[in-house]
Amino acid sequence: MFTKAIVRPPASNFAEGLTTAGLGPPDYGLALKQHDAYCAALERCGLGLIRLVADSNYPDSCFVEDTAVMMNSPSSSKADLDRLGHIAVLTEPGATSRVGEVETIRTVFQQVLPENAIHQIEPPGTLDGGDVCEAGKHYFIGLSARTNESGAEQLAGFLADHGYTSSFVDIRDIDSLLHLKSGLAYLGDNRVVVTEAFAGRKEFADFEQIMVPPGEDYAANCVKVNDYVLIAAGYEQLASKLRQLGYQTLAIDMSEFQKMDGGLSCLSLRW
Ligand code: CIR
Repeated sequence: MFTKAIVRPPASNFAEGLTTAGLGPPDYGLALKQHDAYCAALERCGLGLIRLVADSNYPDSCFVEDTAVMMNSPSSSKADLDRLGHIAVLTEPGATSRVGEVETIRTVFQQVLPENAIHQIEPPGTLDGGDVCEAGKHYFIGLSARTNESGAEQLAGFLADHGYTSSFVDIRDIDSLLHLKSGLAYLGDNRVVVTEAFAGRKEFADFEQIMVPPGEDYAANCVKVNDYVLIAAGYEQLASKLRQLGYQTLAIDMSEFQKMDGGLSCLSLRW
C-alpha cells in the first residue's frame, strides 16, 4: 500500500527542460491542468500529497521520481530499521542540469524520515529514479544514458543492506528508452508491462509479461497505485488489456509532459 507521494508542479520555464521528443513546446497552462488532474488521481488512490512549490531554477523539477528511490522497511535482520517504515536513497541525477533538484527532496525526507533511513548515491555514480523498477522484493535497475554502473552498484548495495535483491537491465542500446521505466512497469503479482523493445529479454523471463500493443509504447510507463493503475490517456488497447486482467484504470492526459520526455510515473515519488 502506498500512503504518500511528493509532487511538484512544472515551473513557468518548463519548456526549457531537457527533451528529445520533437513534439514541440509544451503549453504551460495545459501542463498545469494536467498536473492538477494527476494529483487528483493520486488522491483518489488514497495518497496524501506533499506538494512542493514549482522551482524555475530547475525546469525539469516536476519529474520528482528521478531524485530518489524508495524502499519499504525490510523484514530483514536489521531490527532497528524495521521501526523506520521507509528508506529513501537520494540520487545523483545523470543530467548535470538536474543534480540540484535533489536538495529540496532531501529537505522533505529530513522532515519525515530518521537520518539513518536516508542514503545518497555519490559521484562518480549517477542514477535517475526513472531507471529503477521495484518488483516486490526485487528491484530492476536500468543502465542508461543517465544511470551508470557505479550508481547502479551503489543502489544495489543499499537494496541488499535492506533485504532486497536487484539486477541490472542494460538499455544503453535502446534509443527509444530514456529510462528503464519508459518501457517497463510492475503491476504486482509477478506481472510486468513491457514494450516490444524488451521482448525476449531474459531479465523478465520469470515474470508474466503483458506486452504493450504496437504504437502504444508511451503507455508502458503506467503505475499501479493501490487499487488503480494510472495510465496515460489515449492508449486504449493497453488500457482495455489491463481492465480485462481485472485492473481498474485511471487515464490521465500526459500530452504536455510527453513533449518533455516525461512519463507518468516520474511526476511523483510514492511510498
Ligand atoms: C529529463 O530529460 O530528465 C526530463 N525532461 C524528463 C524526465 C522524465 N523522467 C522519467 O521518466 N523518470
